Amino acid sequence: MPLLNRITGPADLKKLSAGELPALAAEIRKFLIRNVSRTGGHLGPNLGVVELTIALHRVFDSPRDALIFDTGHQSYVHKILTGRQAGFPQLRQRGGLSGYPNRAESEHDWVENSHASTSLSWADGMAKAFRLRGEERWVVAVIGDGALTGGMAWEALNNIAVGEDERLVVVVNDNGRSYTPTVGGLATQLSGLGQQLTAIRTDRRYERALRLIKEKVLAAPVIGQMVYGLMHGLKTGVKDVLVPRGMFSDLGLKYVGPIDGHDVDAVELALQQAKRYGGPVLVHCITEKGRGFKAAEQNEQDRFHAVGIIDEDTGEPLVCGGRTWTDAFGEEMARIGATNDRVVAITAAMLHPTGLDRFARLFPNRTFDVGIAEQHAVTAAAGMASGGLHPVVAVYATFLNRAFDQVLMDVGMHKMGVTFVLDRAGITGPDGASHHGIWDSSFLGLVPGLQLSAPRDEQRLGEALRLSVAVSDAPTVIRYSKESLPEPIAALRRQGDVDVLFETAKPKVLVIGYGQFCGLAAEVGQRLSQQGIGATVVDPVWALPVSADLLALVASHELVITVEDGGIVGGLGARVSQEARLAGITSRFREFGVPSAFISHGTRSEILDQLGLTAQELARFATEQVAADEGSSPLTSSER
Ligand SMILES: Cc1ncc(C[n+]2csc(CCOP(=O)(O)OP(=O)(O)O)c2C)c(N)n1
Repeated sequence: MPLLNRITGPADLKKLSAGELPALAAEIRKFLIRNVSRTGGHLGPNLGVVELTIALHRVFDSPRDALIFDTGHQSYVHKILTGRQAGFPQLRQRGGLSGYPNRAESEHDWVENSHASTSLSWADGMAKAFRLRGEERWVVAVIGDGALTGGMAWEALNNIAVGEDERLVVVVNDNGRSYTPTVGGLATQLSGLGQQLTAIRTDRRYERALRLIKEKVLAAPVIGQMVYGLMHGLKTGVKDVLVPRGMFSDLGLKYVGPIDGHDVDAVELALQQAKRYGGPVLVHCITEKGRGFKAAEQNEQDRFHAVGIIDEDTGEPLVCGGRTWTDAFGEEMARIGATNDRVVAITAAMLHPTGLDRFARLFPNRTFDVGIAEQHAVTAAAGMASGGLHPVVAVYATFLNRAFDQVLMDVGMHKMGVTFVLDRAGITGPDGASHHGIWDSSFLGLVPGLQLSAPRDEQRLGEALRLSVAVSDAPTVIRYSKESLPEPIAALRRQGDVDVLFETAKPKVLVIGYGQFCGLAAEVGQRLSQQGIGATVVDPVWALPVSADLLALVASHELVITVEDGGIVGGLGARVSQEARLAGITSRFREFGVPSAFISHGTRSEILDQLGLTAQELARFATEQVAADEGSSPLTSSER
């Protein structure tokens, strides 16, 4: 019987002998490859933490001890070991297992925030709480070298270092990569330590001595394991002589490592050692992203950080989507880069996912990967703008949340010409609540002078980007969806700044569409006209600031419907409604978009249906409103 079938929780794992663990690790890898290749998900990171997670669950007592996974994308092995194997065929699907830790799923999950670099602050807080309440519980945070480039992680380390009696273990899962290799001084330091581990490991005298010690000592009855533990301490001591403990010790943190993160035995011993110490300790494990799946190991771009549906043997993608907004942006950036050498690109550890890789290949000196450091990215962009460049900061919409203050104060208040390109704006789908890009329009609306466009097709994206890089005295923002590019949507005509997409005679209803939803807005107009209701459908082209031309259109319609792929609280529609009210316009408004809620995973279309963001629902609403006004119901049975 496979070992994995016997694991229904950490207690079963503890019953296995050390000799059985490599076989278990191999089974887990097979399980991961088989399942994740069918659902898509974070395959590479999980293949890298198999032994590490086994060791964590054998040394600590989850859920009494809290295991916190930074970002949480590498928590699949933890899920497998905590009784959730059966859920993997539905991973990231509606009602199925979340792709991140999830408190509703298991008592073993504590933190489900999948924005990086928060784990150490969570852990510091929890360890303080347990200490103050007199509870003897451990908190263990697992953080990647990528997440360790985020500022929050360093703010936390600064505090953890002086939390002498906190039962806190920080495990650095160092695979040398975020998506691409991790950048910066920290990465250089870590890789120095890692290389020394390799050097020590490959020193045959050291290996021989270690094997001898292991064989002899473990053979001794009863006390063998204990003595081996001590010897391991010695081994670490030897390494500490050879390896400068560097920056962590300089901070005042106890450092254990570097440890081979694929040697369960070694990781267990290091964790036990950390536990014995009693105060905060950092355990540095060297791992390999994508380990055990050749296609992942050989994938230079991201070691299969996140995959779609792939062939489980070859790793080849089995589902190919159409051309995306990301593709179109990447190509336009490269064209702009060739004619304007003041344009530079900034990414926060997401060069390929944001489409900046093409620009980076052509203009490596003008491309800056700052690590998972959105706040720094934004203020550094302000600095570059003030030095005469025009930075384009490409980031997923949800991650700009991190840098609101920097957008407001450093870019906005200083009137810096910086362009923000927000990919994955709107409902994204399988990554769940934290990954929908539904907050940006609301908070960006607070920044005085900021100009925002949600282009409706590729042509409009290109135009918006070219206009944006020419703005030198204000932040500009372009937001677009994760979806494939829609077919081009031609304007019937232009009214001032506004594109009219559809119109009938005697219009009562104005439908304002933004970005990905312009097509849907046009369909609403058609449905209304089929019901005999006059309608106009427009794309404001630039959503912020709200143009006088748009307000004039609002004033000439009785009912205004806005539809956006973003939050409706303080969103783009709400802004038009407010400006109209302030201008004394009395047209009635209804904003459609994403309500203020944390929306869990599912496909995008499932979520849009659930939110009523369909042409049918919008048309039904408008028809009912008009019918109520006229005191009769023109609804046909098919509309009901
Ligand atoms: C604030 C924030 N920015 C960007 C991301 C996107 N992201 C998810 S995982 C990841 C790389 C993480 O690297 P690391 O912590 O080393 O973990 P690994 O995947 O290598 O195991 C990035 C950039 C994020 N989750 N949060």
